[in-house]
Amino acid sequence: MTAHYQASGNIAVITLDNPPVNGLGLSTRQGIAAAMEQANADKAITAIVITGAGKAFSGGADIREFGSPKAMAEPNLLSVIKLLEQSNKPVVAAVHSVCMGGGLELALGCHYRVAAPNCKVALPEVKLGLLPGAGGTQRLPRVIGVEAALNMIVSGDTVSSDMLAAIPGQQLFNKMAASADSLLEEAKAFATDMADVRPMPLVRDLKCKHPDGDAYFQFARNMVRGTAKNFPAPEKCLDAVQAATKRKFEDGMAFERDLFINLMWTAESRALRHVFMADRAASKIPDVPADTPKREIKQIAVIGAGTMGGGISMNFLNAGMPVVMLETKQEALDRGVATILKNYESQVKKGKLSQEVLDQRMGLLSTTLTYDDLKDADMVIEAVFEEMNVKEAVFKQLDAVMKPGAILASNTSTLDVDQIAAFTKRPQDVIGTHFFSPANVMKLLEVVRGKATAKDVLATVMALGKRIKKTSVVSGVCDGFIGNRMIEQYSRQAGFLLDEGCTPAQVDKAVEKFGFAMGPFRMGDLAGNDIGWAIRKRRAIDKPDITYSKTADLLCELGRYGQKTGAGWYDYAPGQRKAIPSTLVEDMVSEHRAKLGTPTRKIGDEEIVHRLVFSLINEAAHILEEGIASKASDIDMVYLTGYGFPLWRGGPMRYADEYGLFNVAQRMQQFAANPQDDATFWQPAPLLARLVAEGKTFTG
Ligand code: T1G
Repeated sequence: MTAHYQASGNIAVITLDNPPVNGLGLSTRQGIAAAMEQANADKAITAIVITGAGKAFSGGADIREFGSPKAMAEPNLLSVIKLLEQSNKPVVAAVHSVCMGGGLELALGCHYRVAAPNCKVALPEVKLGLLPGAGGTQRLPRVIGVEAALNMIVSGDTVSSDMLAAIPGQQLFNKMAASADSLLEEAKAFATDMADVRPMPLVRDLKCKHPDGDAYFQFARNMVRGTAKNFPAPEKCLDAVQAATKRKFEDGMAFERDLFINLMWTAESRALRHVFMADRAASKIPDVPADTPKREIKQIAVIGAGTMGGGISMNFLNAGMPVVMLETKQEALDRGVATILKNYESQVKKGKLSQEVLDQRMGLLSTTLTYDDLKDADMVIEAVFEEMNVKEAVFKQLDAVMKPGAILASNTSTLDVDQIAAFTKRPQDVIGTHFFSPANVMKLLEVVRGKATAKDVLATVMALGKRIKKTSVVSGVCDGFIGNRMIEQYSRQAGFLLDEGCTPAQVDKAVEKFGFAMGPFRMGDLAGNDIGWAIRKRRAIDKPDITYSKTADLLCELGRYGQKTGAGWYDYAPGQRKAIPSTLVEDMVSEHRAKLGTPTRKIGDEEIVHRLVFSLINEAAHILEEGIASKASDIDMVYLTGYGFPLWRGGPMRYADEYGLFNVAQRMQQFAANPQDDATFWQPAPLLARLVAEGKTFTG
C-alpha cells in the first residue's frame, strides 16, 4: 500500500507515499486505515503523526482514479477522515510543500495541524468543475473564517501556509515549524505534548457563523454568477459554504456530498478534468523519454523584428534570457525595439510590471544587422516573410554562421519544415516553433517535428516552451500543422454558410453563443482576411480541387482586410474595434448568392455550430490517423489555447465524445447530403468511423 507505518518511540508516524504528489488513491486510503487501526491497537503508542513523502503532503484525491470504481471504493476519503476523528489517540498532520484538495481535507480531519513555512495550501476542486467533497466546505470556514474560506474555495487559489497562519483567530495550524526539514521532529514533539490532552479538539465542533450571513452570501452570489456563467461549480461551492453557517455539521456534510456527486457527473467537470490531464499529457512524447538529454539554451537569436519577431523575443526576455534580434534595415530594428518597449511600458502603466523589471528585460535585448553576430546563440528562431524562397535564403545564412549544435527554428505557420531543414547541412537541428499572434500573449506553441529533427532537439524545445510558459504541442509536418489545418475546414464551412443564406453576424453570434471567444468572421477581421486570401491563392495552384465560397475573395478584392484596413466582414468606426454588421458586405453576399443561383434557406444555430465544430472534428480525425498529432487530447489543447474553444467543453475532441461519436457521424451524413456542401469532406474520417463502429471515444 502507498502509506507506511513506523513507530517512533511512543509516536506512530504514518507517511503517505504515492508519487508524484501522494494522491489519495484507494491504496493510500487503505494504507492510512490500516495504519490507524495498528496505532490505535498498540498500547505503546500515545499519539499519531501523518505526513507525506517527497514533494507533497498530498495533492488531494487521485485524479487518475476519477470515473473509475476505485474513486468511491471504501475506504473512501470520508471514511478515512472519520477514522482520524474517531481515533482514541490524537492525530497530528505534519503539512509541507503541497497540501491541496483532499489532502487539506485529510489534515482538517486531524485533531491538530503543524505546518512548514511556504507550503502551498488550496482547495482547487472548483478548477476541476467540482467542490471539496470530503468536508472542506464545512471544516475550512470553521478554522479560518467564512470569508477567507469562501474566497479560497470559490477561486481554488493557492495560499501559503504562512499567510493562513497569520489570519487572526485561525485554528487551521496549531503550530508553524521552523522549516520543512524540522517539521517531522517538531510535529512528533507537539504530538507528545498533546498525547494526554482531552477532549481532543475536532474541527467539526467549532462554530461557523457570519455576522451578516444572508447579506454577505447574496453579495458573494451576485459576484460569482457574474463571472462563472458557464461553470456550475463556483455557485455550488458557495451553496455548500453557506450551508456550513446554517446547518448542523452532519447536515452540512450531507449537503456537500450531494452537490459534489452531482458536479462530478456534469459535462463541465468531465471537460475540466480532461483538460487538467491533457495539459500535462501534451509534454509527453511517445518516442522521446522524459529523461532525454537537453541542449543548454542560454542565448536566443530572433530573425525579424516585426510583429511576430518582436512578440517572440518578448517571451524570452520575460524569462530572463538574452535575445539578439536581427533585421535587414536599421529602421526595422528600431521599430521592433520601440514596439517591445511600448508593450512593456503599457504594462508598467497598468501596474503589471515594475520599471526595474522593464529595464532588466530591455537590458537583455540587443540588435544587429549582421548574421555574424549570431554565432554564439544557442538557438535561433526565424520569423520572416511566409515565402519559401525567403526562408531558404535565411536558413542558408544561418547554416553558415550558427555554431555546431545550435537549434535552428522556423516560426512558419504552414510551410514545409522538412523542406526548410533541407536548405541546411544540419536538418537534425531544424524544428518548427509556431507561435500564435500576439506571440507574447497566446499560450499555444506548436512545436513542429521534422522527419530529421533530433530527439534531443525536440526535448530541448519542449522544455524551453515550458520555461517561457507556453502550452507546447508537438505536430508533424503537413500543410497547416494541427490548428491551421483544422481551421481551414472550419473557415470553408463558414463561407458555405454565407452562400446558403447566413450573414457573417449570424454565424459569429451562433458560434460565440456556443462559447468560442470569437466567431470566424470577427476572427478574420482581427487576424487579417488577406492572410487567408494568400493561402487560398497558393492552394489554388497546389490543390485546385478544394472548393471555397468566393465571398472571402470578393471581400479582399474590395481591400476589406479587416481591422487593419478599417473594414472587413464588418465595418469599424475609425480607431474602434467594435464590429458593426456591414450592409455593403451583406449586399455583396446576397448578390453573390443570386449569381450562384442556388436556393438560400434559413439556417439555425445548431446547424451553424455543428457544421463548423464537426468540420474541426473530422479533420482532426484525419490528423490523428496520419500521426500529425499523437493524441486527441493534444488537439484539444491546441484549440483551447490557440483558437478560443470554450474551456468548459474541453476542446473539440472532448466535445465530440460528449455529443457522442455516433451522433457526430450521423449529423455529418446529413451535411454530406446538402448539395451546396462538400460531400467528400463530410465522409467520416476512417478513424472516426472505426471508433463509432467499436463504440469507442477519442479521449478515453
Ligand atoms: N492526482 C493525481 N495526480 C496528480 C494530482 C492529483 N491530485 N495532482 C498532480 N498530479 C500529477 C500530475 O498529473 C503530474 O503527473 C504530476 O502529478 C506533477 O504535476 C475529495 C475530489 C499538486 C500543485 O486539483 O495543482 O481532492 O504528468 O506537473 O507543477 O475534495 O499538480 O508527472 O505524470 O502539476 O509541481 C484536488 C491538482 C483533487 C491538485 C503540483 N487536487 N494538482 O504541481 O506538478 S480533487 C488538485 C496541482 C479532490 C476532494 C477532491 C499540481 C500540484 P505527470 P504537475 P507541479
